[in-house]
Amino acid sequence: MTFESQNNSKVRAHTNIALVKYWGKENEALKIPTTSSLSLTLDKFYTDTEVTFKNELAADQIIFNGEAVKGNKAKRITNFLNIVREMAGKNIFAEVKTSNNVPTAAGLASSASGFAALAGAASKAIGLKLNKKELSRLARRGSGSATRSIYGGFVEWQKGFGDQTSIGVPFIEKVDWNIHIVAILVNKSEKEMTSTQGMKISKDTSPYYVEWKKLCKRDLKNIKIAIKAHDFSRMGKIAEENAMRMHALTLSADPDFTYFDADSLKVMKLVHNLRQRGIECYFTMDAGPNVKILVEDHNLVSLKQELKKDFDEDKIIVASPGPGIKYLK
Ligand code: 2P0
Repeated sequence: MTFESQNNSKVRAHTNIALVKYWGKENEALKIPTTSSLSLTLDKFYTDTEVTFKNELAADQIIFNGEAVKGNKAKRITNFLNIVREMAGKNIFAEVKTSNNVPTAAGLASSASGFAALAGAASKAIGLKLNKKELSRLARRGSGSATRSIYGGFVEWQKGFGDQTSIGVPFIEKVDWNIHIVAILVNKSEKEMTSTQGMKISKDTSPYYVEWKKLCKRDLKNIKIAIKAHDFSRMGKIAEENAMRMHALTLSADPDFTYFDADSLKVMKLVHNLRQRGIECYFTMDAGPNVKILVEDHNLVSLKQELKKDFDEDKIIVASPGPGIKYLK
């Protein structure tokens, strides 16, 4: 790590969708996961964050989509900035302006792009010069999934052995495979159970949690083989099964909860039905009701036609593999 003088930076980070999910922490404070995970960074959903450290500020000022952020959300960002200040050895507050091209807290991983962008912009603005490994490690402290959003394409978050080694590692950054993730925005409202709470309850109470950890290991190994071979059927099957097992943890937790709503189930049924009709596609779902469908390019038009029968066109967003973080300033 070296230092340079600069007080402002702006970064764009894209969100990622996990194909082998992260659902639980071994160490909550450091956000060390119980399992390694693997994701695809997407082009369509991103966060732009500008950070300026100013001597005249008496507290951090956080502006999200043009509005001041207060309460717990602001606290989470300030806590993260405290880590950055400590690393830099500087006691100076920041103005953070952030805007999202992601429906916030609707299961499209806005915290992944959000904390990846904040890690990049805040560290550069305060004068830290971090490489991508260090950035990934720092982003993890904000939100687990942000660990992976530092990189583009397929990214593995290696669980590691502690703070130093729990980082994102690019698996295939330049994706030469014509695949898409179609997001169906069934509900844009904020979720009731945050991921942080949801994974804790699942880990602490689901009787299937031990099995989950074992199967994630196997899924990760197999999905890497499938991705390398461009074996869409195998990759899709693993991703769909892994997602359903994650949701089985929520259903089997105490208290039980779910991120499914009626429209989520409708999309899942449609995907099963399309597969029977020879239109190959697979779904995955995160900590919100939106469903994402994996599809190869040659089936994209047919898939969209079918989705349009049940959903408005503006609720159907086609994303493709996207890039890692980019410094805009
Ligand atoms: C993932 N999710 O692997 C999983 C799958 C949602 C479902 O990571 O507590 O915002 O901040 O580390 O990363 C979303 O949870 O949770 C998430 P914290 P995070 O993408």
